[in-house]
Amino acid sequence: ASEQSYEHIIVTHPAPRVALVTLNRPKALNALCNALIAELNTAFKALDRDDNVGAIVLTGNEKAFAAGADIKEMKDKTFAEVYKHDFIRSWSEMTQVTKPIIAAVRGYALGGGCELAMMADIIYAADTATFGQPEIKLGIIPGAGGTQRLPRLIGRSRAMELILTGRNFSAQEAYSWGMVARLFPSTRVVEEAVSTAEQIGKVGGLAVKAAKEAINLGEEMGLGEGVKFERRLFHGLFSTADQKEGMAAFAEKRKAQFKHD
Ligand code: CO8
Repeated sequence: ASEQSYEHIIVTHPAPRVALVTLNRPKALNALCNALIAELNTAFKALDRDDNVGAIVLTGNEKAFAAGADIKEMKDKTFAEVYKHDFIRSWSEMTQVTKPIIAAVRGYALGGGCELAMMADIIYAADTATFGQPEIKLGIIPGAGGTQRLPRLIGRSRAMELILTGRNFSAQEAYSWGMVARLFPSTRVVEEAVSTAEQIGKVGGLAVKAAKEAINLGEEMGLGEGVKFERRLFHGLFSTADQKEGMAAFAEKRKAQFKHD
C-alpha cells in the first residue's frame, strides 16, 4: 500500500509489518538535498498511515548513512532565503511519525546525517560507523536539532566539545555514551534492525504508539506531569482489544495474537 517509486530513497518491506527506508544518493554519500528530505517526509507519512506497517528502519549504505546536508545546494543561500522559507524546518517532520523508527547507521553520519539518526527512536550502528557534527568547520552550527538532541543524549560537556571542535566520534564512543543502543558488524546492522522492528511489529500497535508517545512527550515535561501523562495513556489501553487479548493469552498460557486495535 505504501509502495511508490522515489528518486533518492528506496522503500521495501523486508519482513512482516516492517518497512525499510534506504537513503539512495550513493554518489553524494547520501547528502541530504531538499528533494531527498521531501521524499523522506512523503514516505514516512505514508508508512505512518499504513496499517500493515508496525515499525520502520532507516538506513543508508555501507559507506554513508548520510554525510550531512547537501553543502553544494546550500552554499550560496542568503539569510533572506533561508529565513523566508524557514530552511531545515521540514526536516523535523520525521519527529511527527508515531511509529517507531530505528536508524541503522553504517559509515558516515555527519552533520544533518547525525541529526537525522538522532531523530530516530533507536540507533543501531556498525562498529565501524563514524558520527560527527562538523558544521562549525563550515562556519555554521547544527541546524536540525544537533545542539538540542546531542547534549540530551550524551551529556552537555561531551556535546559541547564535539560541536565546538567539529571532531568526529566513533561508534564505540556513541555506544559507551548511550546514544547508540547496540553495535554490530557492518554486514549485520540492517538485518538486526529489521529483526527488532519485526519484534516491535508483533506486539500491540496501540501500546507501541502509546509507549513512544509517553517517552517523547515526557522529554518535554517535568517528571510529575510525565508520570501522570503516562498513567492516562496506560489507563486508556484498557479500552483496547489488544489489552484483553494480551492478558487473556497470558492467563490461558498461549501466545497472544494482537490485532493492533
Ligand atoms: N554535501 C554535498 N556533497 C557531499 C557531501 C555533503 N555534505 N558529503 C560528501 N559529498 C560528495 C562529495 O562532494 C563528493 O562528490 P564529487 O564526487 O562530486 O566530488 C562525493 O560526495 C564523495 O565524497 P568525498 O570524495 O569527499 O568522499 P571521501 O571518502 O573522500 O570523504 C567525507 C568522505 C569525509 C564524509 C567527506 O565527504 C566530507 O567531509 N563530507 C562533508 C561532511 C560535512 O561537513 N557534513 C556536514 C554538512 S553541514 C550540515 O549537515 C548542516 C546541517 C544543518 C542542519 C541541516 C542543514 C540542511
